[in-house]
Formats: sequence, structure tokens, C-alpha cells
Amino acid sequence: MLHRLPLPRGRSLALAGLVLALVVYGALLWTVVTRSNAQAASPPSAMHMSDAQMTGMLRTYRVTHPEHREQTSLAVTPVDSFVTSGLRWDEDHNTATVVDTAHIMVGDAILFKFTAFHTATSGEGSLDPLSGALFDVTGMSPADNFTHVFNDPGRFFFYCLIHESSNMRGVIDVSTPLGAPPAGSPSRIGFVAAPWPNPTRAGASFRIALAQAGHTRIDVIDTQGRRLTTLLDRELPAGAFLFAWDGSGADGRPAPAGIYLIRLRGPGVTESRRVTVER
Ligand SMILES: [Cu+2]
Repeated sequence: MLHRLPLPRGRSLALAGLVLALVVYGALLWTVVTRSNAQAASPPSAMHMSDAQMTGMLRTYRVTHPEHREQTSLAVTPVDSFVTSGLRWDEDHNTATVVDTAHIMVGDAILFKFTAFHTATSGEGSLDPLSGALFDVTGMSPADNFTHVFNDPGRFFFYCLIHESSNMRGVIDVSTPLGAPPAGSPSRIGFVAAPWPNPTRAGASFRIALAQAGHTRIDVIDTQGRRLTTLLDRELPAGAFLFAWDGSGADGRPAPAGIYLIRLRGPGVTESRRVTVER
């Protein structure tokens, strides 16, 4: 499911170098501080740098890794947004959830909004050889906000270079529309292809069809009716759509083995399909 772009090998080496530099820098700081102040409550380390220290490191990093974003000439209306809130990239307006996931369709745009000094860097983290391949933007205020259009299906990750150790990151799940149905309403609405593979060890794909446009929500729930995650919660046009559940809950952790229901609620349709997860 991961969208992979070819990337020069030099980039991953440079990233590995950055991480090594962080660790060495942290170790040196720790030595200096513990020597000069035996009362230091919590010695800094690579994972506990001050913002000023991280900002300095970021400035150095930017010399070899200039920030970049998509050049979009068309005005695109984003369907969802992530906004910096404390040490979070927040999507669901709930700061209690650490890592949020946006669910969009191919061709949809996401707006990244800055309220304080952070970065929006594509990738799973600084050790990801594809870190920054799609976008890598340092921002401070709304003037730095930017939009990225996701043109490929899959699961995309991004994070803040400065606050990676605080797990400041987000996920964008991009699904594929299969195109408009033939003239007239489809012969069947709701699930047109049950989840497969089933049983599964990793995740499952399924297809739905809608005869009319409307708000559509797809949840994964357990047999007690508890919501594990939400795959979609937005307006959809009439048509057929392919979705995938990656087998994880809203917290990003793999769902335990068991029976789950994928529940579809859309215009004129409420249906569930069972999927068995094996671990
Ligand atoms: Cu940050």
C-alpha cells in the first residue's frame, strides 16, 4: 500500500548522518551539562533537546535539504486539514488523540496549517529513506500554510522534524474511486465486493457502490459494537469505490485477532460485512 518514490541513495545516507549527528550532539551536551551542573534535573539528550537546539540543528539540516512543496497552479479546495496544536498535527479536533488519520480519495487535497514553529515532512520519520520526498515544509504562521494533492492511492505518513521524538505526526489514507457507474443507478448498492482476503493477517479491501451522492461513513467495529477505526466520514458522489482497511485501529496499532464488522452507512444504505483477522 505504501507509495514509494525512487530516491537517490545519497539522501538516505545524509539522513542517517543527521541522526548520528543528533546523537553525538546530545551526548556532548549531556557531558558538558552534567560536568558544569551536577544538580541538573534531567540531562538533555538527543531526544530531549530544547526547541532552540533543535532549531539550530534544523537550520544546519536545511542547508543540504532545502524545503519544498508541490507547485499547484490550480486552486484546489482541500477536503481535510491538519493543524499544529501543541506538539500535535491535529486532524480530528481532539488533542487527546496523538496520531490522527485523514481519509481521502485520490485527487483530494489536504491543507497543512501552521500556528507555531514546526515542519510538515513527508515520511515515517528521519530514518525513513523517503523522508521529505513528497513535501518538506518549515512553517511558523498561517502564511506558511500549504496544500498537497494526493494523486496516488495508499497510506502516506508525515511528521515534524523538530518534534519527532514527541510523536508529532499524521497519516493520510488515500482510497481509489473506481469511476462513475454506468447510466442509470447501479444494480446493487452497498457492498459490491465483500472484504478480501478473508480471513486476513494484514488487512482487507472491499468495494461499495452508491446510487446517489451523500454523506457516507465506514467504520470498523468489533462484535461488541465498539468502534475500532473510521475509514471514511465525508460526502461521496454516486459511483463505485474501492477501499482498504489496513487491519489497524485508530491508534495505528494492529487489531487483535478476532471478528470485525466493516459497517457502511450512506445515502439509502446501511450494511455490514464480516472480516476475520488472524494474528
Ligand atoms: Cu513540531
